[in-house]
Amino acid sequence: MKKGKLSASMMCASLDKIFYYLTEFKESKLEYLHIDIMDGEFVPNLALGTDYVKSLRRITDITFDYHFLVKNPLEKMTWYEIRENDQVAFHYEDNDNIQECLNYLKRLGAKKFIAINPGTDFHNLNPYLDQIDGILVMMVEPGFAGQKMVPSTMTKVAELKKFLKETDKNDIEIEVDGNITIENAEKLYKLGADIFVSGSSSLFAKSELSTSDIIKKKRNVIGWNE
Ligand code: S6P
Ligand code: MG
Repeated sequence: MKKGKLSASMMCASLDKIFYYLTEFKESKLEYLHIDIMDGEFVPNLALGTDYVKSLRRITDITFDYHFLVKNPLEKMTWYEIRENDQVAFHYEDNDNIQECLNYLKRLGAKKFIAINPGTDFHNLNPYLDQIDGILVMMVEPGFAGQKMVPSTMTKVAELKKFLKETDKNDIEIEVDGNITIENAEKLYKLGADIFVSGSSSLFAKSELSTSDIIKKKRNVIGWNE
């Protein structure tokens, strides 16, 4: 089985430790920085504005994994300096411009992901399967870090993986976001998830361990020890 990849949820990184985190991530060759963008409309919260993300871009070259939790992602994606090969997820829900969003990301050469909320059936994405690189499955209601996983989302990941295999779309990656503890990562890896967003319940949790040790521990349960 392919090794799982980690994406550090930057809305959980406290600013006073940002250089420590980035150094540890770089040394561990962490795959992605997860950049949640919230506009207070699609979800009842605000996160990671344009200037913050720009300054972050200046101090690290780790690939960005954008997650737009906004109304009108087609417009708001243009506010950020998305690079070729960055990974970008926008939501299926409340979005009248899915095809246009995909066209925009294609022009930029970014990896195209569509995100779905816990209550959204993944079959809604069937018309787009030929065009996307991945599906971001929300394991909690979107908007806030530090929540408990919605139990039905585990089964959903298993069913999605089975469906992708059966329809010969197994190259579409599954990213899981929300309460991805080490224990949940282990279960989800076995069910077929590929990318694990890591926030307050693992990478940024209070711990005796260093960040690179937490990364090692988490990688051990997502195929790095085989
Ligand atoms: C939530 C957001 C997520 C969180 C992440 C935090 O709407 O999309 O990316 O930042 O879930 O991780 P944790 O471990 O606190 O749930
Ligand atoms: Mg997210």
